[in-house]
Amino acid sequence: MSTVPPDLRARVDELRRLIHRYNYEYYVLAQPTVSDAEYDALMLELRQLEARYPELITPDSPTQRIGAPPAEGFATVQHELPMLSLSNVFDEQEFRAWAERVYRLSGRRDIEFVTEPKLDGVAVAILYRNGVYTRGATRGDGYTGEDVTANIRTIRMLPLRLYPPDDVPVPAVLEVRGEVYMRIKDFNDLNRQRGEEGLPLFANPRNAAAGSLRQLDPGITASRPLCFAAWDIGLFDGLPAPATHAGVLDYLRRLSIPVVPEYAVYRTVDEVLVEVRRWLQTREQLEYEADGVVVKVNDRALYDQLGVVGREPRAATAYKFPAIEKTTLVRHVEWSVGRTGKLTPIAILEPVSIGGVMVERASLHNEDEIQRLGVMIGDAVVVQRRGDVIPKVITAIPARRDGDERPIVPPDHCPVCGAHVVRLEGEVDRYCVNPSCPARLKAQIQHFASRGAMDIEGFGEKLSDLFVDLGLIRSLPDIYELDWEQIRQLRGFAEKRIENLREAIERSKDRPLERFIFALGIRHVGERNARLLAEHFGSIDRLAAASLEDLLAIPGFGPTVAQSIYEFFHEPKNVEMIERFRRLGVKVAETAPVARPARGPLAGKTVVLTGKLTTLTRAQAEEALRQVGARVVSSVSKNTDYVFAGQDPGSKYQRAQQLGVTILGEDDLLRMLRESGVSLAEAVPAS
Ligand code: I6G
Repeated sequence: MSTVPPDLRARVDELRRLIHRYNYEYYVLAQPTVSDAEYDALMLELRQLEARYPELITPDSPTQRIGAPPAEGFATVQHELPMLSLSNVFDEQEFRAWAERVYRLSGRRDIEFVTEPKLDGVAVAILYRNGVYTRGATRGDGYTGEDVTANIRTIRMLPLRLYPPDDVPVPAVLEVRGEVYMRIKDFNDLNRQRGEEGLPLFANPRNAAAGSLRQLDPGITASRPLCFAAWDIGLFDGLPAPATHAGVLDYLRRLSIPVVPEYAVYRTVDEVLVEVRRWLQTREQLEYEADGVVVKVNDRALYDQLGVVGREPRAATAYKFPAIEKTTLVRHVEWSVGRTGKLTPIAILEPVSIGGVMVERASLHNEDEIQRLGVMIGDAVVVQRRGDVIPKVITAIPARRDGDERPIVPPDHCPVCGAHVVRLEGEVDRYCVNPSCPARLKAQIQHFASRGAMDIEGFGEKLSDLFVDLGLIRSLPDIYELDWEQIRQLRGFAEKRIENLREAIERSKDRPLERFIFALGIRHVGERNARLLAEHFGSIDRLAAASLEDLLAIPGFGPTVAQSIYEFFHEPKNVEMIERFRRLGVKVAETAPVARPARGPLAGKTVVLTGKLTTLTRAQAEEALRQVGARVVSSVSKNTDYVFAGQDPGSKYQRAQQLGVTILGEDDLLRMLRESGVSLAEAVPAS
């Protein structure tokens, strides 16, 4: 065993401190004080010392950012303190109403607010134990996230060890919450590079950040230009935390942790609104994408006292920006074929930068929308982009026509396979009639493999297109019977990639039933309906054997949904397909009963909301009800247990009266939620 000379140990410490400082200056402040060559020389010296004395290597050394081996999948992390979300307001009136509620519930008007830009990225929680970075996790559903420790370690602006100034104490456990995001310029550079390499492009900086963070190989994450900005603390054990939110951000900054830019404290609602308007005016010049301004109560004791509704703290809200709009020209229109065979018109545009992101395609939705807009090929149009939503054409500008414009003619034949296209009576969309249309199959595979469905890592658009074009996949179950020998002969399929793909496909066989049902791509069965079907039937066999009446008995299922599911399971090709999935080892039944909260007055109840609620928004009420095991449905039937009526209830109230369904008020709702264990703060009027 080698003993390290004390002076070398001290030199290693010094090198790490220096590298930490230069990193902060370079990545956070963008004000480097040393040249790249000087920085590289320090890194080299540290690497050499660590190579000579491996016992000096610690996980927080700057040499250890990259190098963790690829993972099999992400472990899950339970957040000790839930990672909540933010409520939204969309205009000044809604913001004033939010602030009024804060004033009313607190009984105070001397309240300070903190504003910050709402960075559009991925929310994460980063844990430091005794000043050393130990874990990074995504927000996930707020209670359980994914362990992305090795990936977050690669973000260079994040210190792996804290070097606090003497007067800044650090708690034994410090959890920093914030956003992993990508600057617009870095996003555009990354996409340019991917385009040159023939790789699919990311739709926006948020997707690029999320896709980069969710890489099983941290080496790939390390090659992506990710940034981090803290917006809060979570766990803070062993020391009193700062008393104000601005104090928290100042504190983190003093630890060299990057925090949200330009946070500011204001004393009145009017002052906050001036700041929001300023952000609105400058948002297009920002170097990062922001989808709003976050406003928080500064006093942390009051913040906590105001409590939580559903999953949203009352003392914070996000003032969302409206979508950005730009004018450009429609060059032509493509019809894309989706997994159900539906044709969607896509306007191919003269490229235009919207909020820094190049937009070249925008959805026109369907023929009725084309009619409504009156848009023609060659027209100037206004295009709108909001965060991660696909850009859309919102108006045509006929005044700018010069006579060369041409009408958009919907195709009679599928642009991909040439089969006939039909528009059914009463439907707005056209469909390709060929069930084996390659475009349909490609879209079905992408859906099947997507994250919310079977989540097959690495099986994206490019791969499904390639495998269909090569005839390796002719129907969905072929995914589980790929000819790996043939794939091995293809360019770009090294042994490691094949191994990863095979493992990802194998892992997907064991997804929960609701994901499998969703993955099948049945019309009108999105994630919510798939979950209801899995809970109700527990196995594909029971679902496939369900009559129309059985399906209609599921709260919220109407005739269109029920008919679509019934037809799907009575199509012999689908029956055969499911049989093949089963033979290939895909899980088609729940092995354990689906967990449902068993206790509380709302568990298992079917409820309807009507009228305006005064203490929570409709979305908050629905979320809270779901949390306690209630089913929220949109129409009243004899199967409804309770109708909760707010102010000015609509026709659902009368229907409940006619059917003799129990009608309760908002106070009852709050009381029952409390009795079910939802933490509604004292500030909410008790019944
Ligand atoms: O300050 C914040 C910025 C962004 C947030 C936040 C956020 O989510 C994307 N979420 C929460 C729950 C809080 N502050 C408290």
